[in-house]
Amino acid sequence: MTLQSVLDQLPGRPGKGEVIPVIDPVTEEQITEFTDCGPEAVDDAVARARASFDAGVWQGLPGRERAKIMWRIADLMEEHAAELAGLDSLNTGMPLAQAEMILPTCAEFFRYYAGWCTKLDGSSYEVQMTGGVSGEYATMHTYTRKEPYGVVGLIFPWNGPVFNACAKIAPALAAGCSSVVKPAEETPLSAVLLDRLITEAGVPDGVVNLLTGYGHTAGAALTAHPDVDKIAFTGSTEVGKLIVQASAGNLKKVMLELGGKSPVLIFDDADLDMAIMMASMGIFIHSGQGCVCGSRIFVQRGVYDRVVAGIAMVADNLKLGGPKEEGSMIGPLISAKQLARVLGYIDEGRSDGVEVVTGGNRLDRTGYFVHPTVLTNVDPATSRLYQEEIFGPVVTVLPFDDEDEAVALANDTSYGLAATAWTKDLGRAHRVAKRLQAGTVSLNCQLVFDHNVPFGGYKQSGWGHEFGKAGVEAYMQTKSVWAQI
Ligand code: TXE
Repeated sequence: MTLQSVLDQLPGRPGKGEVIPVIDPVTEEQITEFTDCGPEAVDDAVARARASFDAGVWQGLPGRERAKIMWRIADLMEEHAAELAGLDSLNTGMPLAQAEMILPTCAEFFRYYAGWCTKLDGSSYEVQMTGGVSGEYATMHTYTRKEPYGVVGLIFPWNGPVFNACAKIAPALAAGCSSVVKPAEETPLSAVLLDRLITEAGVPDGVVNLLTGYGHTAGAALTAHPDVDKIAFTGSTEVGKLIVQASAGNLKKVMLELGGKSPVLIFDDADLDMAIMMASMGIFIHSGQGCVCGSRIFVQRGVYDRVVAGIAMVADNLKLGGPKEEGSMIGPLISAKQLARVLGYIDEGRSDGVEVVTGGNRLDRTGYFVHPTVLTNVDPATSRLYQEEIFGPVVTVLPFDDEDEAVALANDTSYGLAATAWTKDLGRAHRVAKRLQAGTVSLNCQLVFDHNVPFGGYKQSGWGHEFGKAGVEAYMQTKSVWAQI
């Protein structure tokens, strides 16, 4: 399959919507363009999804048949791994080796959730209800059924295009939902190929419908659509709030996986070499464009200088470059917009008196590259760059004296996606895990993931859970059935 043949498949309605360029963030040149899907295309996609759901062409299949087709999707993804990874790497600028490394994990979403197709059970209850005046009991047989919501809108961002698509499409398929899938306007390429593979695997027409376009057009129309039953969204907290408002029209259900400002606590008894390396990779990998990136590091005072110097050293030794450049470990930011946003935060910090230990600048070359940046002397009470998600390779490092202060600093944020603690004291590790206000806490490790482990945000980092059993149940509603026997 050639790149051109994928590009030729980009949907949209020529002549009816705005033309959206797809930009290579390494060369800053246009790769291709596509047409924005406006409300009419959204109506069409939702109607196709509804018709397929009502006809039962997918939800009506036995679970084992759905599972077989989902396994085939995973197999096809592996057959086309080079193209899928190549498209993501081209579109995001991430090193090809990283895109290739993550591809098996993406395909595995379909195998993991295929397993759930045959295990979506309800429960049964024996209820004895008090009867009439004579006080006799009526015995009831009561059970719950798990049923797919119906038509779901899946909206996700550009930071891991294939990963984000699989993380939502696979559980929606396992649950029996029909979906309308809207990737980010910056990164529609791999979704087009994935959509083709899903059809090739045998998913019937209308069950998965790809919609490309901007958030404020295609995304907003999908979110407000009266015939969509649920939206599953990954993206900014700001847009998450817009989605909640837009969903109010038909009170559609909403699952949100939003931003983070995740704390990393490094205690003085930690394996410092490991903590320094992992905390550095935990923010600089993928140029900080990950929702769980540990963008606020707190270090116990006795080892503070050593850790700051260590993180700065790692930052200075990471080779930035495009996918085709030898040895590149970190790619660029996704867009000129994100570049301006990240540099804007750093500049504002400079004028507030923040100390730039290293980085703080755009690389002197083509492409949206920002030098991994370490900042200290930040005022938590007033600094926007400390409080808000930057989504770039920028970390603040602050000292703390004891466990109570560390936890208080960590929790002093409106976000609650992830948190990490590095310490050899197991008692302290689990005490801190309990006190940290985050949906995921990692102890003496970072950048951890498994399909079976639920993932979701506390506070303004989200609603609901993805992955694991909770992830498929997110696409199902529970019906209670009462029968008098
Ligand atoms: O995100 P948006 P953007 C954060 C991060 C980043 C900032 C901006 O801080 O710097 O968001 O990134 C669609 N109705 N995260 O602008 O706008 C949009 O088309 C419906 C954190 O890319 O949230 C895209 O498909 N949909 C995050 C998706 O939402 C709308 C990952 C995400 O775009 C819409 C990405 C609307 N009104 C950014 N407006 C994470 N938590 O991983 C936009 N969209």
